[in-house]
Amino acid sequence: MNALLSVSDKTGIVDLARALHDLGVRLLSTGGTARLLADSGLPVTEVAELTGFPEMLDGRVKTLHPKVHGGLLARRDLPEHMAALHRHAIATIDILVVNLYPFEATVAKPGCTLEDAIENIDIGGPAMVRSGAKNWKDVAVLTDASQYAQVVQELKASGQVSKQTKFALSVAAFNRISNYDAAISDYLSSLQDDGSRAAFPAQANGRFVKLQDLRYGENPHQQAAFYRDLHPAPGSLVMAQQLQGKELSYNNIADADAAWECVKSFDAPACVIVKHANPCGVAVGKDPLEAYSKAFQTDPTSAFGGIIAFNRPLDGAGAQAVAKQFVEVLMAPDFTPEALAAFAGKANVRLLKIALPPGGAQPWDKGQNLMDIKRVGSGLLMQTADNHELALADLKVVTKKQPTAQELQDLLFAWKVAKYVKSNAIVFCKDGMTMGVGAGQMSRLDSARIASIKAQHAKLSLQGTAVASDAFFPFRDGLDVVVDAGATCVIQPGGSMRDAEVIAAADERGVAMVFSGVRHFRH
Ligand code: 93A
Repeated sequence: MNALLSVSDKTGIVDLARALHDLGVRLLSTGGTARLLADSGLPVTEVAELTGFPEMLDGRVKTLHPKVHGGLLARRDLPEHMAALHRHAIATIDILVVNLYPFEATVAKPGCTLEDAIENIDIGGPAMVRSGAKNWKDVAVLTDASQYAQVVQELKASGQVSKQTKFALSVAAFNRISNYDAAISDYLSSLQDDGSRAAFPAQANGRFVKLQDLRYGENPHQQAAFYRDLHPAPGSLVMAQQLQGKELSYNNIADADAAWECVKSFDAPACVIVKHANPCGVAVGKDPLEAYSKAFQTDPTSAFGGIIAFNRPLDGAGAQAVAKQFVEVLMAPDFTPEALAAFAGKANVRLLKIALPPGGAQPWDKGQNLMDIKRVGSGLLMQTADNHELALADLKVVTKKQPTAQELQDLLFAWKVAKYVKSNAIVFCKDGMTMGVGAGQMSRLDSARIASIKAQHAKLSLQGTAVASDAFFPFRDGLDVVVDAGATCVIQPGGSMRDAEVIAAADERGVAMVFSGVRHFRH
């Protein structure tokens, strides 16, 4: 048996080569890899010796030769193929170990030049991988160090690599070169005239890896599966570890993502309860228990069967409180043993642990670099994530009445929540908790009415509340509804043709209003 080893990332290669050598496999290799193996005391034949051609053009031509590709592509079951190999004195290559020039890592480095990128486009490596992977019945193609152990184990056990493993290796090999080519295409398509990279390349090669098939989609007659980005952001939902509970459903995952993204945006201990992709209770508190108790009060009816997320490890006290309600999914960066014990008897509750770095969510955990993608017909809409964070200094008071310091805090809290509520969004808040959420209506006026009706149902007083509106009030009527309900201060983007009329209405009603200057539509 012959093995050809040609790797840029040399992790584990010496051990693999030694194991192959011990099994009687002859080692063939390229320049740098061959030197490393020889230095480790292993007998190795250089590909240059095999082909009779030196490596040329700074290594650009090393393995692009019939002695290599013939040895990879010849079908062992066809006598004509084997006769051709014999005529040209070509030996079969039965095991191919290749990992490619580090193109992705090179272009990820700040200041990478076009020349650096181009030099890191591997040609001979992918060519060999394609040859071997096409001829998968006869060639085991290893493209990742994580595959070495299994192949060695099979060779030791039976002297060969099983058909099943060879097929799986071939699939992994084609996936690898497909992703590699996509990275090259993405990089080159994103280059602008000045050498900088555009956020939206001329061609978008989305790459996803299947995490699991789902029992069904949004409805039982729809089929569905869950995929993650090829390179997922740490702290995102796809990194979740399910500690217990039934399999996640399509709607569970969508709602869990909404809850997780919202709860991560808070620095203080926070709790978010989501139903049908909208927060129905959000609060901050001194600990998870207080945050949950406040969030639950917003809308106990809707919280039933909700998806609940915390941005702090969930402790026993918080978990015992949550365990009193029917919960579908519970998420936190961690669970104490007492918290786990609170759910030990509730085997159906899905517990998701998603590690956050110490110190809470970093900018990149908050979706800073993520693209927001929406399917439309045979196309995609892509946009940068809505990651705008409002600071106190950004607020512009437009009314005669100034908000108090406490009101300003409530306004900022309400604004943060409104960003995660489907438009039209109207959110009443007080003392770090939502008091009424109006979501997803076609008119802002109806969202305002619904938010105040919900507060009545929950027996919450809206007196002295702060209200956030995700987009401007087109008329004064929406403002009148929230002030009638008890709001004393309002935050909205501003920018309506009738701003003057709405500001005059706020002055007439004696409430404070601030403009954020940004809008947070969410659909
Ligand atoms: O420059 S190449 O595109 N031309 C080739 O013929 C070739 N053959 C193998 N790159 C080529 N390789 C790559 O060299 C392999 O994919 C591997 O990444 C690397 C190993 O080089 P060395 O053994 O010299 O470290």
